Amino acid sequence: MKKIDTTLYFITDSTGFSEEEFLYRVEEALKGGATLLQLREKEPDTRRYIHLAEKVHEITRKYNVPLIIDDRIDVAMAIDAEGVHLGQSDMPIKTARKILGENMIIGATTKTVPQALEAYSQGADYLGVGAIYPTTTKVKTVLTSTETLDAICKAVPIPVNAIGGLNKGNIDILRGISISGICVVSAIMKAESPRKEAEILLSLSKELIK
Ligand code: TZP
Ligand code: MG
Repeated sequence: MKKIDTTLYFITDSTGFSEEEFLYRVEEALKGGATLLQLREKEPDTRRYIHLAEKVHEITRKYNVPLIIDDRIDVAMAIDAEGVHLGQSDMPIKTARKILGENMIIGATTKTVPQALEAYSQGADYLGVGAIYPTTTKVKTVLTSTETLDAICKAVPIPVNAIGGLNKGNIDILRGISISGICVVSAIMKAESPRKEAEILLSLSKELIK
């Protein structure tokens, strides 16, 4: 199994930010201690996606944090990202594994125990499970109960992260569930100080998963 620190998994959304402000916020989140970073852009323009991915990769390399690209394994390969994240309607995990080889990190979104078992058996390295709470981030999702999250954690040996509407005021609901970390978008992306918010969330997440 790969060693991936998913304690504070920060997922980006550049909507509403200039490129400069977006990259600044990404770097601030890393300074605050984000342990894993996903570039998640619902950007249909491939050239722009690659441009942004290259810029973000320059930053993540400085902090020694793996960069995961959402959906687009072509973009991940093009910029030598450390991994990809795939949802239930993206490329199947086993197909992605065949293309990407053993070393690349592959994450999967799963919302049920059967989906989790399937992703694990096909070679996923970690799972994102949610949405735990309703979210304001643009995504097609349904709510996942903490009972299902708990069952998924017990069903697979790989890291499982909770996602969806999580912030410093509500993550205590995850206490007692053997997640490996939390995924957040807006809590950090839209924070007044992404760095401070990441610091707080990292320390809360560490406390939660210890
Ligand atoms: N998958 C399930 S919820 C979600 C994704 C990508 C978005 C989470 O965003 P936020 O802002 O942390 O609620
Ligand atoms: Mg996807």
